Amino acid sequence: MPLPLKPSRRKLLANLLAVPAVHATKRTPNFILITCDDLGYADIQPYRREVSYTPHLERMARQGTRFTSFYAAPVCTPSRAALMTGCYPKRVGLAQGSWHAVLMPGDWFGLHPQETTVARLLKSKNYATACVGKWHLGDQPEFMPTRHGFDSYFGIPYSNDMRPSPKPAGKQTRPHPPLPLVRNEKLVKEVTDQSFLTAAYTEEAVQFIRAHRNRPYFLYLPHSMVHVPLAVSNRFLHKTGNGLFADAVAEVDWSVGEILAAVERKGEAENTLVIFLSDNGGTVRSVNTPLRGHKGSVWEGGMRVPAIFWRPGTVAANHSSDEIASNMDILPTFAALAGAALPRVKIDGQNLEPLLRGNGRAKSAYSAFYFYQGHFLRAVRSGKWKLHTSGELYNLEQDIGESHDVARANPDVVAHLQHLLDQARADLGDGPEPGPGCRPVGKAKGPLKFWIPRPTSSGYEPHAPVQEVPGAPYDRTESKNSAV
Ligand SMILES: [Ca+2]
Repeated sequence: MPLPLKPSRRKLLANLLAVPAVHATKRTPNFILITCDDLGYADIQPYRREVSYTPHLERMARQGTRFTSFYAAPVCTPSRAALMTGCYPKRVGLAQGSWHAVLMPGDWFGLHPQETTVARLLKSKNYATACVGKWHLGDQPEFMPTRHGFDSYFGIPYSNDMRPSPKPAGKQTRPHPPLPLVRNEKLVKEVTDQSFLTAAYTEEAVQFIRAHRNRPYFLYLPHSMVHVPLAVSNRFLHKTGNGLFADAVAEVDWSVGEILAAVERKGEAENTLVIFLSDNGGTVRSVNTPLRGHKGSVWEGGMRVPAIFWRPGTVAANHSSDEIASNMDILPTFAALAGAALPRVKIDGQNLEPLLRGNGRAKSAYSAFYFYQGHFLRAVRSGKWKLHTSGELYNLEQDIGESHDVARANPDVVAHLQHLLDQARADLGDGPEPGPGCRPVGKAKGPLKFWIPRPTSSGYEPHAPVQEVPGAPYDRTESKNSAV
């Protein structure tokens, strides 16, 4: 039985016990990065008042900062490449997959093993790292999250609508094969019914948060929803009365609430930066108002996404910033907050810290933000002006919907932005040929692996190697939303 302590000793012991707590508050912050797939600009309440079924995102925005000029890429793979590397997708070779607008199952392209992801950068500062959800930066072994700085992975490595191979021309559509649910580098379940996914990702994420007390951590939670085919758990089916898309949005919102609650239960709210983003603009199912266009396009509706940052006491509360920001900013911002060195190679993002403090005088570091669609340069934004390579000029401050071309009335602005476009062409290129500032895409050494083989009329057959097809299968139509 321990002896009772004298009061002086008790005080000394209390002081000693207090030391780790003091250190804990000075510890570098935890990072939680949540993305929703194909969520449109105005699909959640912080961006459209009438939405009634996203209370947790509304709370997050009320207690944090929302960005209204925050850009991603037009589709999944390039967007995630930018998010993980802090670079324009074209710079890291992932403007598109080897033969499609995004990486497809069994693609031999992926994020180059030598690129520094957010996770790898944070590993240099002893962070625990986990990826839970949709990866989509390569499904071959050398490209998986566990090879790119994540201690663990749980999720479906590509989009939830993907079959391993394109539909053979002229042949009848076959049912999709199951989706692979992967833990680390092993297949743990063949998924045909996706209704459990959002809840399963959330449970995994909450367990990770609970388990990490003594080390700072980075949790990356890229939801598979609300990309089609939509699926929700029974709790959320018909919950909103606004259809399955709204139900799926509501379940992702619930997930955000669970994450925030898990952080708060641990008393770590003030030391945890939580970020919520979409990976590209919404499809025709979404509400992108007041923006023009949808996913896949370089209109604002294709690339401007909701973005909410939350860290009570550090990130400005109930604040809105219209400064230009992008998902490329995550890596340099985390690097600054964690005291980690930036990669030695060029990156394109900016440190968002000054904007997150809510100082009205803080300005975006982007003198130019470029809109690439696959390999092709399509537009540039500088301040309030956006010039498309077609020659159309829009004043986004007065005309966020890009409906009044004002190029003829502003020749000097057009000339300046043309010059900026030329700078991007000289650096990153404009077409399938990479510019001098581009780094190589990762190419699987093979043989190529399919998580789930592709179906044929006689059952499953082994894959055939996919040939690299140069060029970009893009056009500028606004509603091209297939299989990306
Ligand atoms: Ca997407």
